[in-house]
Amino acid sequence: MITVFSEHHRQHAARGEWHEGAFREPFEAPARADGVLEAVRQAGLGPLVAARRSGLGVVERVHSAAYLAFLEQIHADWAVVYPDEDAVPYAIRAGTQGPVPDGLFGRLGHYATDTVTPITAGTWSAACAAVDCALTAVAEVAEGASEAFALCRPPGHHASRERYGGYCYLNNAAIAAESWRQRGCERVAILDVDYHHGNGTQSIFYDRPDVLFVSLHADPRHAFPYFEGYAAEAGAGAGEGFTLNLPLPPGTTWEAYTPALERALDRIVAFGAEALVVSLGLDTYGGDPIADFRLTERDFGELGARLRRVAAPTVFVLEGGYAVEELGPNVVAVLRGG
Ligand code: SP5
Ligand code: ZN
Repeated sequence: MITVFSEHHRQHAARGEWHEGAFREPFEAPARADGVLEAVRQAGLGPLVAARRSGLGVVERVHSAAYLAFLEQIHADWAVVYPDEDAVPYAIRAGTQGPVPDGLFGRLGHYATDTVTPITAGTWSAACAAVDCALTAVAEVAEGASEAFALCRPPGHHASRERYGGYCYLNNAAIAAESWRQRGCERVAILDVDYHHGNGTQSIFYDRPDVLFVSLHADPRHAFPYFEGYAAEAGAGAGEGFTLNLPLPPGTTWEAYTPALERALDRIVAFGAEALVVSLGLDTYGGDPIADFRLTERDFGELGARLRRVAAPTVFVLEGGYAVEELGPNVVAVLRGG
């Protein structure tokens, strides 16, 4: 198993996060990716490959030009006024389609979906480096490796065509899937096993039949992102039937998880995926500080083993997982598979 990493992820380090009424250390922190790289290295999982710079070609197929320009520029504009703080909006656009407001807070609130996803001086560089990891992993597999792991940070699956949120700015998994399409794969499947629904990824491919989106996640009635991820969301237009949401209740254990996983894998096999992108969130772990599923390291091994039933070239893309000490071992368990 090849692991693709970048040192640039460390440029994205939020000062903190408002959580349950208090300002605290951010959950999505550089130590996450450093710990995963260390665990992969210690496990002797296979070659470590530094991400290659990829340019914005595929990224521009997934995100709008206006959104990319905003992400690249906003912190510089913000720092003129607030040099020592992370850029965070307070008023958030709902589903409306009005003009992009002028000014820092109008622009931030136009493109954001929440207030826990700060933009720092290094966010753009780190987000681009995460994309580089994903695209390098696709390139490695396209050139003959059977699978690869993209050690992406910041994560991506909550980022849609022109909105950021849930610690995500650029949708690494969607960009990986689009790269497979560009390389001539007719049918690409995305399996999202993060605890949270991958609402950004879903929205990007919602009306398309060429990229199947299948997600196992906490029921949004009880969990972030709250407003998307319901079972009734099944795609639209030509994409009808090419989104499959399998929400699970609070406290879900491996016993309750496996039937849903098998359904997800059945759908992907029936679809005839020529390539698989796994949005690999490990926040389904029992010890995760912001989630309430109860999977164990051993369960992650079993998850990894079952995934291999989709006999397609596979790229694993790191998403969430906030139990920093156990994140690396849990990732290794999935990648090893059993
Ligand atoms: C990529 C990813 O995993 N993003 C997750 C973003 C979740 N952000 C919201 C965190 C709020 C947690 N509050 C949990 C309360 C549980 N009692
Ligand atoms: Zn998550």
